[in-house]
Amino acid sequence: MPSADSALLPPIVLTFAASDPTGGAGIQADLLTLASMGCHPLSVITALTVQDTAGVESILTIDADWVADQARTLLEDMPVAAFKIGMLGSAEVVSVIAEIVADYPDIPLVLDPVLASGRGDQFAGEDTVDAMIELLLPQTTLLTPNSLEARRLAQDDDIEDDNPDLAECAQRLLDTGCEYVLVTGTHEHTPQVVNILYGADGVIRSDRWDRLPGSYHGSGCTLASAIAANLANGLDIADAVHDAQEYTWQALSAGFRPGMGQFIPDRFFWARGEEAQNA
Ligand code: PXL
Repeated sequence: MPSADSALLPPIVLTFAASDPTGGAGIQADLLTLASMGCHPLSVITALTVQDTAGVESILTIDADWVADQARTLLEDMPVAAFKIGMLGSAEVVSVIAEIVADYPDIPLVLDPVLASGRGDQFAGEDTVDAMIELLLPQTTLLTPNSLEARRLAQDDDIEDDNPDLAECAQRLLDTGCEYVLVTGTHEHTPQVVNILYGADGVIRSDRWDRLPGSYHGSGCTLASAIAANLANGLDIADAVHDAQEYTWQALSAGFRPGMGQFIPDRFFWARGEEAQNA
């Protein structure tokens, strides 16, 4: 029989992100990942995109009041165990989401600072980036920038020829008030991908993964959602981050190429038969 007993509910994760109709990235990636990891996803759409697996053609930002109404309506109805934030589209949307999450300081918040797609499409202007730094980073449990985003967010325009290394970038981001920073290393020219989790006392863990040959669409969304799912399931930060990397690596290595562009991670790799996985 269906149950309304809150002890029997799957953990509920609320994701704020933009629609990617390919199902590779964005809110669709979050929904697939959260469901695959045993959570019930709530989704607040911040923008619509027109895109295929090769690139983004256009973006329509959702009115900030509509974003706020979607979230408030859900939060008044259901208990949320974690927040995950992806592409936001405008400074106004950043600002309303910051106001909403401020009312729920005990809910862990994973922020994937989506500034551009893996293919170089730009998603965030200077005003959106500034609003994220000022309003959202101080409320963030875990920030998950790739190395390019970490450098852009940590850039200090007051320092001449500012060129901080990634550890210094992480320190500056922690100084804005977020609790942990996971810098992912896919874009660095290292033989393996090295992802490093930083906290107030420095490096908490550093994980290395064999580089996969393809170019993937939605790997960052998958990783951040998997971490949010693990936090909602009660894992501590170090285990949540490790287990989510393992899950993401497996989803990527089982990835497929449905169109002419990038590969898409298979977030339900575990549900396919041997045959599908070896094909
Ligand atoms: O992968 C980052 C990302 C997030 N959200 C949306 C996207 C993309 C990349 O293309 O389209 C909607």
